[in-house]
Amino acid sequence: MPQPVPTSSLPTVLLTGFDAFGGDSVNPSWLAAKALHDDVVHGHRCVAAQLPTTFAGSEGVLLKLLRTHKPSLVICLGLAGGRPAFSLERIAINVDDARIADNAGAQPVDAPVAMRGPAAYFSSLPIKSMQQSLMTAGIAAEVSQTAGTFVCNHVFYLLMHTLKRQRNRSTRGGFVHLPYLPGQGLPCMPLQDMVRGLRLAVACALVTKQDAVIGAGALN
Ligand code: PCA
Repeated sequence: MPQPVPTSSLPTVLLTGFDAFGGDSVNPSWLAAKALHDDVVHGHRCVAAQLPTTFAGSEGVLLKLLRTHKPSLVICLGLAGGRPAFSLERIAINVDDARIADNAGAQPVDAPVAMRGPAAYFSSLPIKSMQQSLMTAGIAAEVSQTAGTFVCNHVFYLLMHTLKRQRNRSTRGGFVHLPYLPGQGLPCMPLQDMVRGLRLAVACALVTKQDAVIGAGALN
């Protein structure tokens, strides 16, 4: 009888979510990531971890997670209250410009994320294919051209900056914003759909080597 492969030996997918911020008591990004912890998708084990919603603290936690798990895929998640759909972020920019203070009270204005970094990085996730996969499953999804200039963009930029400088450039990564949960604000999406959508997004990213060439208009 073939023995089952222990999941600890599988390549990993790192999923991060943030703690609550800005007066909210929950953050759907963490609840969705956590729900997939230890799940196996296309032969990869999902590892979920929480990042603090702080400019200063998020970097160290993210870098340690990348070193520890050496993931083949990284999807960082955050809440974008007011957006109606999975926001598949296209671009991370080298700017911290906070409208509110982070959870440590820091509120940088017009500061670079990385002093000598380039102006921006593109996501290396197949965002158009992911959008198509989610929409086919009846889950609202859109490609977003801005992850803002708060802690989510900061983490997205640091992720891409770090992956770019790794000797092994095979790790793909990017950022996805989620809407409010029901009861948290409007528009909202049930957690169940977020979890189902995240699983589909992971599966799509793992099997899609070349993103689909689909004009934005065709999907919206
Ligand atoms: N959303 C914030 C930071 C943490 C989160 O979940 C943002 O969009 O920057």
